[in-house]
Amino acid sequence: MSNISVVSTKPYEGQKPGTSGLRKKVKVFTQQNYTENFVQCILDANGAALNGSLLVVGGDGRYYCKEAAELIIRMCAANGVAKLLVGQNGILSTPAVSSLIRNHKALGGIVLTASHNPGGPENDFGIKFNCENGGPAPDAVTNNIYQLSTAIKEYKIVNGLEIDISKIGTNTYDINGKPFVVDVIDSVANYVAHMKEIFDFEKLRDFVSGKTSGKPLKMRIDSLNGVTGSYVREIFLNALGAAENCVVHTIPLPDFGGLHPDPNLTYAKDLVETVAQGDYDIGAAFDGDGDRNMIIGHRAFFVTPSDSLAVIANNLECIPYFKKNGIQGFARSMPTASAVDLVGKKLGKEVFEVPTGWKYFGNLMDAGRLCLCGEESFGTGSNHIREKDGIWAVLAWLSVMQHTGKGIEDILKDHWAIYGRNYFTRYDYEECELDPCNEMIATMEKNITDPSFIGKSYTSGGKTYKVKVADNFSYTDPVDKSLATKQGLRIVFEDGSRIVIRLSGTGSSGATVRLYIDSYEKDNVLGLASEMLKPLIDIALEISQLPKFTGRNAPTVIT
Ligand code: G16
Repeated sequence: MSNISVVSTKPYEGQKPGTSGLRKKVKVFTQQNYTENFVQCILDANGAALNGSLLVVGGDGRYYCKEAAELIIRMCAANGVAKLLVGQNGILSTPAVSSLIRNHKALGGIVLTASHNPGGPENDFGIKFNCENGGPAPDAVTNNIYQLSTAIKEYKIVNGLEIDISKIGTNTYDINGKPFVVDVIDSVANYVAHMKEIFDFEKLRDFVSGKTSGKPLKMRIDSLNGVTGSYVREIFLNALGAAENCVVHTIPLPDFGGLHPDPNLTYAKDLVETVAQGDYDIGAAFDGDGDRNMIIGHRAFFVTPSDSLAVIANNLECIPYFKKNGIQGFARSMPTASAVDLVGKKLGKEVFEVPTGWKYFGNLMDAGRLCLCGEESFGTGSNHIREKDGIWAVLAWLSVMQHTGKGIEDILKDHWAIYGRNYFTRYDYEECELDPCNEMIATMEKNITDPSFIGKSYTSGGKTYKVKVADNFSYTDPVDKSLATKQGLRIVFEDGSRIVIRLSGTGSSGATVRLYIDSYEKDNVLGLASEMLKPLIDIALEISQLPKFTGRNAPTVIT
C-alpha cells in the first residue's frame, strides 16, 4: 500500500530533552502534533541509518503509552524503518528495552516513560531515545533532536495502518512495495532470560526457599503499580519460588493506582512502614519504568544508593556474570557519595565521577573501562545493559546476602568497619517556581566561584568547615572528549565533606531543587545521618539562601 501522508506542522517551544528524555504533562503531549513533532525529530536525528533499520518500542504502561506506541508504529512505517520490536500492549521496562536493543543489534529504541513521575491524565508522560548501545542518547544526539524540533515543518505517517499490539505475533505490511514488520513480543521473556545468564538462579532459589540457610527469606518487593510488576512475578515468584505475599502492587496501572512510583523513603512509605514492623529480611521498591531501586533491610534499615553501589562493588565475585566477564572500573555521578571510590582504590580499579545522568556512563562501558556504576538517585547497574536496572540490583543484593550469609544491616556495618562511612542525605524541594530557583543558582555560582570564597570557614553545631574547592561541575568524557558544563554547584571542604546543589532535569513543570550533603567518617560509623549532617545542612541553607529564594522552609522529600 502507498498511503504515506506528509502532514504540515509547526514547531512547539520547549521540546528539549532533560536528564533523560522529554517529560511533560500528558496534556502537553496530547496537543495537536506535539508527540508527532517530537517523534519525527527523533527519527530524523538518525539520518540515513534509519532506512531499513530495526527499532525497539515500549514503555512503562502509564497513561497515553499505548496510544503513543501505536502512533510511533505508524510514523516508523512512513519513515523507512524496516522492523519494530514492540512490547505487548506497549509495555517494556527501561532495562528491558536496553537489553533488547543490544540483543537484537537494533539501531535504537523509543522509550515511553516519565520514570518516577506520577502518571494519569493529569500527570506526566515522557519519550526518550536510546541509541544502538542500548543507552540513553548522549547530549550531542538530544541537542540535535531539540534543534530539529525548533524548525520542523512536516511529519510522515501511515494513517490507515491497522495494528493490535495486545496480541503477540508478527505483522507484516507492504509500504510502497517494501515490507514493514511489527513484531509484538512478550514484554518480559528476553529480560528474564538475560537475568538468568547473569545470576546463579539455582543458588538464589535455594536461598529464598531456605534450603541453604534453614529458613525461608522474607522479602517484600513493591512494584508501586509500575512496569516491574510482570517482571517481578516472573522472576521472584516463578523463577525463585518466593511466596505470593512477597510481592505487592504488581499490576501495571496507567495512573499507578494513584501511587507516586518513586522508590524513596517518602513515596514508598507503605513498604517502609510494613518492613519496619520487623517481619521481613529485605524490602525493595522500583520506579514506574523499573530502572530505579530502593533497598531496605530488616526493620526498614535504609541502604543509601551510594552505599548500595559500594557494597555490590565489594562483593562482585559472587555474581557469575563478573566471574565470566571480569571486573573493570567503577563509576558514580558527581552528587553520589564516594563510598565506591574507596572500594575501587582497594581493588586497584579505575573510578570515574560523571555528571548526573546514566547517559554519561555509556562511553566508558563501551570502551571496556567500566563494569559497575550507580547514582544517588536510586540507580544501580552494570555493563550488562546501558541503563540502570532495579530488578538487577535486588538480585545483586540477594546474591550478596546469600554469599555472606548475613542480613543487610550487618553487611553494611561490616562494610563501614573496613572502609569507614560516607554519610549522605538529599533534600528535594519539589515544584518550586523556576525563575527564583534560576536566580538562586546564578547568585550562588557567582559567590562561590569568587576567588575570595576559597579558604572561607563556616561553623555550625560546634563544627567548622573550611572551603577547599568550589565550582560548577564540568566533565570531559575520557573516551570521546565531549565536554559537559554546568552540571551542579559543588563546595568541597578541607575534610572532604561536600555540599552539592542543582536543579533536577526530570521534572515536567516548575523547578525541583536538589541539595546533596555528604561527609566521611573513618571510625564514627554508627551515627544517624540526619544528626551527623545537620551542621552541613544549615551551612548549605545559609550559603544558598534557599529558603529566601524558594519560600520553602522544609524539603518535600528527605532521603
Ligand atoms: C534520570 C537519569 C538518571 C539521573 C536522574 C536524575 O533518572 O536516568 O541517570 O540520575 O534522572 O534526576 P534529576 O535530574 O531529577 O536529579 P530516571 O529514573 O528519571 O530516568
